[in-house]
Amino acid sequence: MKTEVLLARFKMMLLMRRFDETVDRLYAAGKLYGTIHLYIGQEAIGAGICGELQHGDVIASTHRGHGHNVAMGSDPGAMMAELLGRVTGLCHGFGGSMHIADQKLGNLGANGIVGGGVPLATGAALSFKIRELPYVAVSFMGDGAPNEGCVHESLNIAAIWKLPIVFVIENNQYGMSAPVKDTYAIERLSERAVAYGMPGESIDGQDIFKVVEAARRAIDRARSGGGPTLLEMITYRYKGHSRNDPARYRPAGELDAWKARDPIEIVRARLLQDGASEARLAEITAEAEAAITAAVAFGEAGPFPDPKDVLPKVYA
Ligand SMILES: Cc1ncc(C[n+]2csc(CCOP(=O)(O)OP(=O)(O)O)c2C)c(N)n1
Repeated sequence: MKTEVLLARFKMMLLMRRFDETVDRLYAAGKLYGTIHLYIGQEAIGAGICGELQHGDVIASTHRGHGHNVAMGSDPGAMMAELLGRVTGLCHGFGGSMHIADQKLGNLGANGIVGGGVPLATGAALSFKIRELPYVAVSFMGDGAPNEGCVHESLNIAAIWKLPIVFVIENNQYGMSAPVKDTYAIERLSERAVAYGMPGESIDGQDIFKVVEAARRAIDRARSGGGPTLLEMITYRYKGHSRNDPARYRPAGELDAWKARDPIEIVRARLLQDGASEARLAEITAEAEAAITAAVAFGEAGPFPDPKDVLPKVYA
């Protein structure tokens, strides 16, 4: 990756992290409604994969979707306004954290249903194939999703019809409080790819360089008519499942062991090694922080929607 591109990814990851750290504080201060699922710790995956997409490509996200939104280029102010439930939000305040979407930028949206985004992304890939468009869909899912029926059906049909899609499992080790080793009889989740007749790879999801290499292979394959790939990204969520979950189910020391391979620090170390100055990195960090401070100010300044406008926005 060229230094300029890596600097851009570094900034993207900082924006993702500062955004979610701020959301965490706003939630604790009672300023957010509903629930939140933070992406902190998983930034290399969203940044590494979405950064490889082209205009026209789409993603479908999970309930842990703020990071994917940032990585697709959404305006942090409009995102923050959405989470704060304001009309100035990306979905006019009606979506909130779990349904935030930005279709103009190819983000079909976050999803409250585990695995729910997978058929949506598969449908988008089918439409690209039928319309002979050169686009690719990326379907993000957590490690809980591959045990859902709709995910099995989507992978199967995508393989049979050679759809232009990349399935990405973000294996952050837990589905709520259930460890992956208690919910799978296989060692690596990418082994499932064999049953669908598509390539599968398990990747170090802390390391953006490994993520990008795998993403390029899978995206090129999808775009050139080779069909789908299943990528398991091995990672860790630093925070609990949602809201105020203190994650007491984690063994002592586990979080610290993962933090020792922090995805942002891996990028920072490479940039310094490549000759970027500490001053330049500090400048980028300050820019990301200022962008998130401005996002909160924009979000809090927006008016709440009128309750009479709720029903026309509801689909069933
Ligand atoms: C179909 C369905 N079943 C159960 C739930 C409740 N639920 C919400 S998140 C979650 C765990 C998801 O874990 P995982 O897919 O590993 O994603 P992570 O939260 O770890 O990113 C569950 C069981 C749901 N929202 N939808």
